[in-house]
Amino acid sequence: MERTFLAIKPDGVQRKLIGEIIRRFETKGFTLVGLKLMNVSRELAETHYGVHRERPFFAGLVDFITSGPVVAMVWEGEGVIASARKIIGATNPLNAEPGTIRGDFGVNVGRNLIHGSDAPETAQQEISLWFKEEELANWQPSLLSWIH
Ligand code: FUP
Repeated sequence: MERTFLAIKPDGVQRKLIGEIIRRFETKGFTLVGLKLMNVSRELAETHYGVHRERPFFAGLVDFITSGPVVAMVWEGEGVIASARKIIGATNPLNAEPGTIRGDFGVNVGRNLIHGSDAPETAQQEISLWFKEEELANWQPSLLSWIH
């Protein structure tokens, strides 16, 4: 079954949007298999955003993501990687559609509330960067799965 890595960034935590954000993935029908509130080291932030190392916003991005606790999550379900990206919305919240997380709650590209893996390869890399295998729960909400 497909898995993706999602992280509620420090702005989402500080604005008390953890429940609201998790609710959107739960009610869509995806299954939470990993969840932790954590402070992010500079090393982890720099590895996670390594693809942006040469970009002008990189230093500010690392400062921001290490500025306060983050909610790191792994979600499972058919098509969850692409679907979560749709639920999250465009990178710049001003361009994100109403109904998406960024479209509903954000205005600033540097404060866009949540990260979501963009492809199967990055999802796999990010899950193993942020979580140990034993931190992930292997379970199936089998009795209710027909509802979705
Ligand atoms: P996304 O996949 O939508 O999270 O966006 P990117 O991987 O392109 O960018 C990662 C993060 O870099 C964004 F969440 C916010 C930050 N960023 C900026 O601050 N300025 C930019 O112009 C682009 C991205």
